[in-house]
Amino acid sequence: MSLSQYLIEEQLKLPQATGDFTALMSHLVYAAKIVSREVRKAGLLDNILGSTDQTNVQGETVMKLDEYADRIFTHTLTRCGHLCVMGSEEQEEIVPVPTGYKIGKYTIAIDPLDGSSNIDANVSIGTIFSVHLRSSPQGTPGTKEDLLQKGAKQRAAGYIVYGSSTMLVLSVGVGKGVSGFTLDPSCGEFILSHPEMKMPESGGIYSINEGNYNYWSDEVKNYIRDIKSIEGGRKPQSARYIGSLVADFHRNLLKGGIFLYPNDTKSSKYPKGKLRLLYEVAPMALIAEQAGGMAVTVDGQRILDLQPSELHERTTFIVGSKKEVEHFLTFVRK
Ligand code: P6P
Repeated sequence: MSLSQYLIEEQLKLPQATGDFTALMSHLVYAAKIVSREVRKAGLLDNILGSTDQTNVQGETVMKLDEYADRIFTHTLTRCGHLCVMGSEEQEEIVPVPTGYKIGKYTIAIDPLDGSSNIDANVSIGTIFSVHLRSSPQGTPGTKEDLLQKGAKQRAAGYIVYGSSTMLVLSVGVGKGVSGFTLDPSCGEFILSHPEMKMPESGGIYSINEGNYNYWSDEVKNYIRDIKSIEGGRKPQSARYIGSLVADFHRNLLKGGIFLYPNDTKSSKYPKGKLRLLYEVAPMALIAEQAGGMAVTVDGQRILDLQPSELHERTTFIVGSKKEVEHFLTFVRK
């Protein structure tokens, strides 16, 4: 089954469906194919590798492929007639629908190319997206409030991982589960390769940047020490950390495990955590929960219950197999 057929079958299950969501997703998939094509040849074209002399809203050096991906997704989606407003990691302010184009009923928040510091090293990178129904009146220009909605209300969420193959992992909402589609370059279609994805209930992998050890809270330190323990003949968990959220998350989704990005308690670098709630953490949290996993903050709040207040706000992120996250929570929930 192709992704197009899957989306149409999902649409047919909803008597009230108008086809707008299917059309929106089709435009997203088109843009993803274009970005995938450019990522695949990044090493060959010197005009898109390396860094520009600019920094993005995060203060990070913008890699040319970042800019390219942002342009492709922004141009395609704001003109497709099914969005009222868009948010992008690469753009400080909300991105409106250009004058003269139809205003739709959905919003999308996107990280066009996450993990971009790895592009030159040929490490897997990805796109992460989150779709909501607008909350403001139909037909009017979308607002920031249309984007600032709780993750539990997402109409869809997913990511594209540009790895050994290009895969799109998607949940079309709460209760809809997770499906994985692999891009077949020979026909340019995403094919259903991983139906009904389930995160193993436990897993032997933990992913955290141990270089930040001295910034962690005592609770996080105690947890990491515990899962590395060999006392009483225990088997320590394996450390796997790519430094690209999509890649680390995708591996744990398939194999089981836990990913942690806690906050810095002893530095001003990331006092609230590094990852972005709207277009990195909330969509990944929906995927995790819909695949049977869990996603919480470092103090045990459910990610999907968080009310965003700013477009680029950061949060701590603990996500993975249900038993692994529950074990983490015994260290932070007293
Ligand atoms: P650190 C990539 O820059 C990113 O935003 C995520 O993809 C990744 O999980 C995280 O930052 C890595 O951060 O501080 O470990 O390099």
